[in-house]
Amino acid sequence: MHVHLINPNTTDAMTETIRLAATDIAGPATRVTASQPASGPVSIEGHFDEAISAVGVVEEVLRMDRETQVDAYVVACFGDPGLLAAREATRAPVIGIAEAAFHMASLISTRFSVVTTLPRTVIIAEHLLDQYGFRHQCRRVRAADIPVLDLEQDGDRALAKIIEEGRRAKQEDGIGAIVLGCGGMADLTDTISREVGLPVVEGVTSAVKLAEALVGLRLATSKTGDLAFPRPKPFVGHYQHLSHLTFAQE
Ligand code: 2AL
Repeated sequence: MHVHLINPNTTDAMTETIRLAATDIAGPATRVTASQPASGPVSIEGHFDEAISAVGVVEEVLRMDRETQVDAYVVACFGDPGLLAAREATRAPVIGIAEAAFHMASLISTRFSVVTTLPRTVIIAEHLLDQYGFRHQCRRVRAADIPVLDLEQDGDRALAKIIEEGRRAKQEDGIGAIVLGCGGMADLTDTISREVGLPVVEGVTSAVKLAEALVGLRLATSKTGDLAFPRPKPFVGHYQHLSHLTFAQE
């Protein structure tokens, strides 16, 4: 089984962090690969970054489906940018790390809190909780107040701030579990769980396990309804190359 991770931001080091964490958790029959868009923001910290990176996510799905056989994709940014568009573009299951983490957390706790990066990304996670129907199970979305790239460049300080916020969540929120709110935290799960004393659910690793489950169940993205392949049509200007597309898994 081939699971391909797409890091929607363009930072090599974070793609590698995500790939290693996914490889570590994957079953012996799973081959894990990872890539990132050729163009786009180095980190995703708001609506603007998300809008640009969503195009990169879809382009990575199109490219990978043309080049090789992929059994499932993981969109490895906590805003799940481009998730539904990516599902339209392929038959393979596509799993976002926020939705994966919310599902897993809801299976092991009745209430959880999310610890994400910058305060401005809190609203993005809150919108996703509403969209996916997990608002009731999530007590609070908290920010550790760290820029995304600090996870790569100032890792010890970033880890300390996440642990501090996780301890606050445990004391104040009445929760059973913590969800980590950034793909760049994929390697921190065990340390944070040990330091905070709660189960910690992380999206990249959760998504890999859900991908393995869906492929094992021989379930693929439904091509009936809104997730059908996009209708071929002309695109103009910068996106001319997307005109009259045919899809590899069609
Ligand atoms: C993210 C993430 O997972 N990757 C990234 O660049 N930004 N999300 C976040 N809430 O910080």
